[in-house]
Amino acid sequence: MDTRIEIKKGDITKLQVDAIVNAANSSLLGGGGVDGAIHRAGGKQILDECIAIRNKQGGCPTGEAVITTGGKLPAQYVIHTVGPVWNGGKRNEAQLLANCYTNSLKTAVDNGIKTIAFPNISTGIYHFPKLQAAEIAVTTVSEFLATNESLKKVIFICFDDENYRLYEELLR
Ligand code: AR6
Repeated sequence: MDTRIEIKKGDITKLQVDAIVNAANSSLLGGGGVDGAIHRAGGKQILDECIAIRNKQGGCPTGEAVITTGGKLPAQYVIHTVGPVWNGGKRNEAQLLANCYTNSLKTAVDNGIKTIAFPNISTGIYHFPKLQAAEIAVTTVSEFLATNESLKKVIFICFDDENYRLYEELLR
């Protein structure tokens, strides 16, 4: 396992990293879950930047990522990615979730980001099965890091106990 990968339990909005990743929706206008928490803690500047991106490119497709500053957050940037809604697994959900991790990391590298934290994308309101999502997250990030030297730390921050246990087992 890549020694740059860490797992933590808690609230992503409290982390002092270069970038935190948001599990957004394609409107980029905010919502519940981690998205709601990030916009509440980061303040209006994040929403204003999301609206500007939306006006330019019309939202964010599933699996893609966009970047804003972190507003009032301790993190300097927020990378907003849109996870797939779980629909039974035959609608390309696995590939789309992998794309979220890869495209977020590419966006990070393009912006000189060295430390980044991911929430457990799609495993809340979007109902992606947690074990499969964790396997995809760990595999995809590990593969990316294998060909990248600029990233120094990738944190998987788990809000619920079940996800934390799954990541602990996978990374053991
Ligand atoms: N810090 C870290 N993780 C969190 C936090 C937090 N403060 N709050 C929740 N989580 P979800 P999704 C975890 O539902 O499934 C929104 O309305 C949570 O326990 O936030 O990708 C968006 O606007 C779960 O493990 O995102 C979209 O419409 C993980 O974050 C939709 O929800 C993701 O849960 C996206 O659904």
